[in-house]
Amino acid sequence: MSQQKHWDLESVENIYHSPILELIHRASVVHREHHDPQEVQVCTLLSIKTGGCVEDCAYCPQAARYHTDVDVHKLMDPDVVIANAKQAKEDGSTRFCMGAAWREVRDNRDFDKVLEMVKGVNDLGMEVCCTLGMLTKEQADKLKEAGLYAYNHNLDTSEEYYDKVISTRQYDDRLDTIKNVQGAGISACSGGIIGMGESDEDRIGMLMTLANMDTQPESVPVNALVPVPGTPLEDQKRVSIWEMIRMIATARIMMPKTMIRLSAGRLEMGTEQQAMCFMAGANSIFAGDKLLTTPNPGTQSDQEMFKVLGLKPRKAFKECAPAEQKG
Ligand code: SAM
Ligand code: DTB
Ligand code: SF4
Repeated sequence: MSQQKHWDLESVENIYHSPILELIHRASVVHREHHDPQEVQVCTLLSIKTGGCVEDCAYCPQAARYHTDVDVHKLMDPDVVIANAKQAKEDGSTRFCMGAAWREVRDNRDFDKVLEMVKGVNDLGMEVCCTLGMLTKEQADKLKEAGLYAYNHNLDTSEEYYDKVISTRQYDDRLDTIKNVQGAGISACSGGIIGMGESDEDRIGMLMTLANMDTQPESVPVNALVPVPGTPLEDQKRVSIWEMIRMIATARIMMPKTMIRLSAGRLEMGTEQQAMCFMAGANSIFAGDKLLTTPNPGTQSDQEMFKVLGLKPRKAFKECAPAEQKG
């Protein structure tokens, strides 16, 4: 990616603040140059270890220190996880993402189980993704060897706003893990959340950090905060659809080849609102009636949406002949 553009603040501000219909149009043009606009990647998420996390992420229902309704659960059995992945594949998903409420990966029997899950899901012919917290280089290498395709590790917000949301780790810790992931040859998935009280400058700052990485993330999830009772952000007002669209469109223009994932927050959006997000360059969603712990539109409602909008689920990268991949 040596010819990748370096983004400066003024150009990004101009894009982000441009009139919304202009912004959507520009993003849509970029989107069509690099992707098939009818294709949407469908990923299924599974929480393989739920709750009881030592971190203090203010948005997260899984942090042990907040009193939320989450059912705490130890690491699932690999056979059960692999059976879940099989079902997801039958429902049309090509990517399976396993999430654990860990601060970081430890070199213990749980990690061995995760490696077994990665191998099992990879053997199903799905793209396997994990989100397990911080990783060392050696752990990233082991995951790669087991067949991991992608690793999700979100920046969540700008460097400046980070300590308003999380105090138990630093922004640089997140950047280091992303480097370890990319260094092991695993594709990086990294994005953030809007609606946590951050400013437009913070949203722009996060997008600049992502887009100016030596290698841009292969996928960028854009989450709308799901305010969960018991968390410090429980009373945050939900973001408007226009803010979601602005974020997606700016990300699309800055990272033309990246998969932009319309992530948490879809339950509150109808088909029309989601259609605007796809116009603005989103080309991936999380499917299934649950994200990690919060509800999400179910498979049937997404299948109906795909039908109405004429969209089709994207094949797994590994099923595609090289000529099928654009750009
Ligand atoms: N523990 C690992 C970590 O923090 O990297 C992996 C799981 S963590 C739950 C994955 C991501 O989910 C977070 O980085 C955050 O972006 C997103 N997330 C968590 N709670 C959320 C909420 N209430 N609303 C929107 N996104 C949320
Ligand atoms: C991401 O950016 N969003 C997903 C996935 N990566 C792991 C998680 C959203 C979680 C929303 C809150 C919950 O369901 O617990
Ligand atoms: Fe733990 Fe991840 Fe939730 Fe933070 S976002 S509290 S690290 S599970």
